[in-house]
Amino acid sequence: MKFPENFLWGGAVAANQCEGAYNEDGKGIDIQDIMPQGIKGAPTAEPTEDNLKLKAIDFYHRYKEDIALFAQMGFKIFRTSIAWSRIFPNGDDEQPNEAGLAFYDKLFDECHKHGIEPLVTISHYETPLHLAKKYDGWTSHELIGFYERYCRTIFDRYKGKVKYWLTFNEINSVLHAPLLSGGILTPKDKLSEEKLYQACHHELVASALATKLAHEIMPEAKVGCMILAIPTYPLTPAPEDIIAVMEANHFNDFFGDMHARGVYPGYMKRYFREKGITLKITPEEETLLRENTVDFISFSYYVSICEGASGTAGEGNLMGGKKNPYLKESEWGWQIDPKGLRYVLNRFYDRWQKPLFIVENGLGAKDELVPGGPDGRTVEDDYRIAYLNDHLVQVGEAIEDGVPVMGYTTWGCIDLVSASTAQMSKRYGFIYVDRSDDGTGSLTRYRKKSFDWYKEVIATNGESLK
Ligand code: BGP
Repeated sequence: MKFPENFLWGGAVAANQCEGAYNEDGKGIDIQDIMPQGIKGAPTAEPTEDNLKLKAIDFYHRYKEDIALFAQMGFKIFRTSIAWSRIFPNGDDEQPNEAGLAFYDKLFDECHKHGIEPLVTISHYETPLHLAKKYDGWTSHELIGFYERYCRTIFDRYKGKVKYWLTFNEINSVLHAPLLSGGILTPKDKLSEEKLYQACHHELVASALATKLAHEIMPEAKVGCMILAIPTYPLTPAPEDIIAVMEANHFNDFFGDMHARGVYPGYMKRYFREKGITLKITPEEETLLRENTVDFISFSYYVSICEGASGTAGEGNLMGGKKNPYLKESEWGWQIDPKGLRYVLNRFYDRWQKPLFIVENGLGAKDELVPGGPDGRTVEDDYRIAYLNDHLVQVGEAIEDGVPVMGYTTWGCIDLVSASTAQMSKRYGFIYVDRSDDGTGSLTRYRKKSFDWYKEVIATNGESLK
């Protein structure tokens, strides 16, 4: 297995799933603080004690210890997000919160101290709650201006410290999880498609604006979009199933097409026409989109799905699809498909001709802490090692196919709170965090068996993969 020399090996988290300290140092409340059950339940009026994200794994106070562990594994890059409401507590404030800015200064400095490059998601499912309540999130055009102010603030502040930026986490997921992804409080079944696509338009314009600003403020910056990648296969070779796949792909490819090509694709125009959807799009916005395409495409990859007339519904990363009879699944019903990663890398590169970055991949599993390891207790997570190994082998295959892959950051490199179910027990990490679904636990960190495995993968630049 040969990976490029400067391949960016690392891990990924998001502020809301690991930081905790939900109301410290002037942080405002964000949508995660009122989603104690992730997307599986209704939001609450106020933050409630059963919400594990309020404290999460206390990364806010323990980041030094955690980054030192990442450094031990040899991370070249660490992906995290900035919690928007630490910088602008309400989202529409005139002035930023200095204490929030100072926290990320310390965090990025700590990364650099260990030779780790930060990769920052500007908005990772963390819309300030006030923006959700007052404006119904991204359905409002005004969010573009607030996001622009937020971007300008963090670009000015962290230029020289952060080179790699992602504008919106899994931007295509807004079609499936409007509150989580777009801060839209109107329940999905009451939200018109026109409003939903208008929200997409606002996010896409904001993303182009962020790309423009980043390039102006930090000429060396590399800006990527971030897409939830979900390879979709036909259940049968029936032409109807092939068309069902093509159409399902359109709704995801739309977001990459906009970021890589900068124009509304014909298939979306047709969809809007046939559905009677009229979007408010100004000529200035069209120019902005066309002139500010991204430097690279990043994506998450966990599962593939099937489409077709028959079949049973499957579980997927925020979007469903049909079950593939040839694949095994995780304890949470997510079907495991390493070859799908090679497929998606080839498909995305064929389509967009931009460097690709896998910024999430991993196995959410129940872990059992047993005696052993360097910390006295450990997890023998051979299942996680197998999952990651098999996916990385397929990344190697795609590189052999000629696909330019910039790097790979495993999701939840340290155990954190799940986005979809808000559980601690759905663990992804190389580092176990002692905290249970009922909120109890010492928060002590324990290195798992996969910790040394990943360290070896990085040290050999992938040659140890099997
Ligand atoms: C993606 C999100 C992450 C993350 C991951 C795993 O959709 O970008 O925030 O959590 O999926 O999902 P989950 O936490 O639901 O297992």
